[in-house]
This record gives sequence, C-alpha cells and structure tokens, in this order.
Amino acid sequence: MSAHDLLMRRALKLAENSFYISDPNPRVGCVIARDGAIIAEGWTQRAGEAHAEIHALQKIDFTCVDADIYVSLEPCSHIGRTGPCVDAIISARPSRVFIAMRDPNPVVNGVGIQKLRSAGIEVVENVCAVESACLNPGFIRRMNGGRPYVRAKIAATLDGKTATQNGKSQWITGHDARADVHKWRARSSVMLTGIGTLLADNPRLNARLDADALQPDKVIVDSKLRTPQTARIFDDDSRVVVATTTQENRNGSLSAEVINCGDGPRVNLDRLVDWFTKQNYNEVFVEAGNILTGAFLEKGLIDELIIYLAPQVMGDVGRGMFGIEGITSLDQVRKFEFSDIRRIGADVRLICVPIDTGIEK
Ligand code: AOF
Ligand code: ZN
Repeated sequence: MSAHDLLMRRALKLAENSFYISDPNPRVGCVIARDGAIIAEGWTQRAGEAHAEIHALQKIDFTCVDADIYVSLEPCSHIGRTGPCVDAIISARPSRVFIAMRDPNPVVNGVGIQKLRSAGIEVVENVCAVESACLNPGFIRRMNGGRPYVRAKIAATLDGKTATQNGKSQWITGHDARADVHKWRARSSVMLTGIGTLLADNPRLNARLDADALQPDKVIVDSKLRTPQTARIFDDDSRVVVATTTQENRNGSLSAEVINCGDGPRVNLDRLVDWFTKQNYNEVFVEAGNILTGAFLEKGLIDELIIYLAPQVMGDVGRGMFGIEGITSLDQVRKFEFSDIRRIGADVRLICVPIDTGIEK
C-alpha cells in the first residue's frame, strides 16, 4: 500500500467520527500532511457547521503551503449551509489534493475538482474510492436520485426464531448486541417499526450510547391509528410520524405527525419509502416484527440485513424472521451474501446484502 493510500485511510477513519452527527450531510474525513507527516486532521461536523476540510484547516490557521490534502470526498464548490471548501483550500495553497471520490451531489460533482485544477493545484482522484463510498451508502443513492438505504435488524435464536408463538420477544440477545444496535440507530436518519411491536414491546426507538449523537426520527406503520399517546416513543422530543391509512389523526388528539400512505386498508410501503425520500433521509433502520420486516423483504426494499443470533433454541413453533408466504421450490429463495460476520458478546452478528437486486452499492 502506498503512503498516499495510508494517509487516505486515516482520512476514512476520521470520517467515522461523523457517523452520528453529520446527517443529512455525508461523513467525510480530511488529513493534511507535509512530507508525509500529518499536520492537521478533520471530519464533518453537524449540518451547518464545518465540513471536514475546514475542520482540519482551522487547526493550522488556514495555510498549508507545500502540503498535501487527503479528503475522502471531493471538496464542495457551492454555497450551502456553509461556504465552499474549495475556496478555503485554494487560499491555503497546498501543492496537491488527493480525493477518494467525486461528490455525487449534482451541484458539486466535478466542479470542485475543476476549480482546484484551474487554481494550479494538482488533484489526484480515486484514492480508496470504494472504501469512501461504503461510508455513505444512503447519501450517495439519494444524490443519484434514489431512495434511502434500508437496513433491517433482526434478533433471533439459533434456530431463527424472533418471538414465542404468543409474541414475547424482548431480550433474546445479550447486552453487547443490544448496545451494538444503538450504534446503528444513531447513524440512521429514521427508525421504523410497526404498531404490533409498539404495543407489545413499547420501545423507545432512540439511540442510547456514550457519544454525541443526533437522534433519528421515528416512524410507526399503524394503519388503524392505534398508537397510544402514552407510548414511550413520545418520551423524548425527537420527531414522531405515524404512517396510516387516514388523514384524520383522531380529531388531533395524537401529538405526532400523521401521514396518509393508505392503499385500501393497509399502509403502502412504496408510498412510505417515497415519503422517506422526500424527507432527505439517508439511512432507514427497520426494527419491526416478522410481518413488517417480511413485507419489506418481499418488496425488495431491504439493502442490508443485520441479524443477531443468540445461542438459544426456541423450537419450531416460535415466530420466524420474515412473515412471508413460504416458497415451494428452491429456485425461488431470496439470496444474500454475507458482508460481515462477527461475535458480539455472547451472540453472533451477521450482515447480509441481497444478491442481484440491481441496487448500486
Ligand atoms: C465537503 N466536505 O465534509 C462534506 C461535504 O449545506 P452544506 O454547506 O453543509 O453542504 C452540504 C453538501 O456539501 C452536501 O450535500 C455534500 O454535497 C457536501 N458535503 N463537502 O466538502 C464535507 N460533508
Ligand atoms: Zn465543503
């Protein structure tokens, strides 16, 4: 691996500091080095605050003559909530800028690079591009005009059971696995569950972890508008939205936004996902029961499965992971591949991505 790759890898690592704070902006890391030695580091702050390059340049008084800048996304060239990073870079006078990937945001895409080159700064593109893209799957798809990136989490026994026959499901997995879930929640723009889980488990659906983190919005799929005002999802002040089949909101008695995604008696998940897209959500985290999770799977709306398996056996009468009609022949099975397998405390975590969906990763 070249010295440039190593410095870009450091920038990619720094981008992880933005995981819980930068939404809806992408997670970006920046390293500034002179003769191969790092002189400043930065990462994307909250929306409206410093971008990664500015966060790094602030530490060296916005000058870096003869130095190299490594940034995991093309520096922006537009005025958004903050000013253009390229202008700050050009006046800092580095000799080279190494970029992992172009910004998919159409108002930037390539323009940042062009401006740097016009100012006489050498630009090297595509340094660790794949690794950079992995940091921002939802942002990239949204900027390319697509829907958000959807993860579904499942906690199950070794034999794939998520609840007893009568729906008891809390605490199948251990403490460490549950703590891990909070990291996924914190990096998500929105949490999604169904009314069945809400009534059975009364989850808070917030991100509880020892780090500065934005709270995800919460959406409940609740076709008959049964969400009780006493539910714990209302305990903090994050945005709660109930997706239902009517606009009525029980005469305004529920202190949540109510959206109509009706399609006859059921909530239409495609309409709900369209609504997610309009909210500029990057990543959606589904933590629901087998029926809603199964419906997402059947519609091909799941981009990643996060499955925690506890070393327990419930037997064949328990509830499964996906409440879908079984298939009759093996060529109809839904295929995934494992992208990560690891032990989390007493449990195992599997991350799977669908094969052949045509979804750009
Ligand atoms: C960068 N460095 O660290 C990030 C960038 O509204 P603003 O001003 O915060 O701009 C948001 C856009 O800037 C976002 O959509 C993406 O195109 C880019 N993000 N750019 O130079 C960064 N996070
Ligand atoms: Zn910027």
